[in-house]
Amino acid sequence: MTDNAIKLTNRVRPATRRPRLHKVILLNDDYTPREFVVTVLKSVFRINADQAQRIMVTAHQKGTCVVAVYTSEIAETRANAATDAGRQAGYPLTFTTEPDQ
Ligand code: TYC
Repeated sequence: MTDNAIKLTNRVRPATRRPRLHKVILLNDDYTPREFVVTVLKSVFRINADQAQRIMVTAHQKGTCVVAVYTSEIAETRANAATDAGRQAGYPLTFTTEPDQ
């Protein structure tokens, strides 16, 4: 391999590597009002009212629901922001993250 080939490899590889993706998961609880969950979903995850309602109902009925998949940093930032919004309003609303696959 020539020097040139080594440099090219070093430069190209990071750009083609896939980012690690994490799921944001909404957990059900018995206290947070449904409407509040929908409001947080819309504002933090920028999803429309229909989708937010569907995600909330799925978590309510099944216990959890995947909200979205992002790179790990964005997933954690949004899960924390959404959980904090619940805490500030006095609710136990919780969002977690986990690696996608
Ligand atoms: N279970 C809540 C209620 O009945 C509503 C709710 C839905 C809370 C989904 C959290 O992730 C959740 N008020």
